[in-house]
Amino acid sequence: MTRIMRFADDSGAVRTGLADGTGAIRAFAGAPRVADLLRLSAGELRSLVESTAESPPVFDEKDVVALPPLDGLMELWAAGVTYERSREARVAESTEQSIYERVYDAERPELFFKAQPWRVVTEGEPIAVRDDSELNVPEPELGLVLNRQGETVGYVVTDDVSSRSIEGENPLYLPQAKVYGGSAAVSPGIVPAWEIADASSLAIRLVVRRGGAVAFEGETSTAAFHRDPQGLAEHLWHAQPFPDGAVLCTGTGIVPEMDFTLSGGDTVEITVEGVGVLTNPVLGDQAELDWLVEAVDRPLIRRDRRGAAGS
Ligand code: DO4
Ligand code: MG
Repeated sequence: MTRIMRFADDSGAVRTGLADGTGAIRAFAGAPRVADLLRLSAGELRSLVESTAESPPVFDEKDVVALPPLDGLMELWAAGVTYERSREARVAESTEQSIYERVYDAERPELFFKAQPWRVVTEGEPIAVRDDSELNVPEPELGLVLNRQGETVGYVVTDDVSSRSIEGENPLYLPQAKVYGGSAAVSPGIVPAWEIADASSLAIRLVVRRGGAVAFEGETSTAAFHRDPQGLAEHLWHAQPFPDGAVLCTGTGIVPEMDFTLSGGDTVEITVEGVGVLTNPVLGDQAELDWLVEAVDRPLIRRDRRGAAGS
């Protein structure tokens, strides 16, 4: 499987390249950022990927530090209540049930800002639950990688980690339930859209491990999606331009019952068929992700933060 990677080499220089699944990474000529790749049209990006695939490999995946595939002016956004299970779960948790019922069928979808690129974590890095939240969940979601024109040019695995108790207490608390240190995880490789024959029936699987046992597992499929994914992107682009594109989490179809909460020490594994796997240990306090500030200028410190939490 071909993936567009963003990574740091041994010197700490941040690069982009093409991984082919064998470990080999081919570098894009001219050292573009992901943001530069998303300034291209879908056709131009495809030509660049195909010509780069013919070049000799330059890096090996085991020698580099894979980084989240967002940079520049990209933004991470999310849609909500796009699966029936999500609607049911919000109605169960909220003091304001009818707003979730209404948005499920409304023409205008629920869209919310999730993170700037530097706040996003990737494979093996910790996510977190808020230390002031009682009920927390991972939200496994297919992520659309959208170019400047709003075209879907790739797919990623995303986790919209959320506090159910904070949003449930009052929907106006949504930004606090959704946006905090360690709440946004995106898989490291972008799978080009033309490599996924049919994104409308991909299996999505969630496993939460605790102390060596499975604490929760669930499965859904994008076939249960209640909206047109590209329609979500159109709503987002209607409101404002995105010069470097964006990643849009398309909503969760897996929500545990309310007797389950994600906790520090757990490990979350999300698989989206054909797109990849995203594995993150969980911290019990968002402040433990403050090292992301330091990682802005020193990406290699991310290597030491991997595998530092969870079971
Ligand atoms: O307002 C609720 C957010 C819902 C959400 O994030 C989802 O359905 O994935
Ligand atoms: Mg969500």
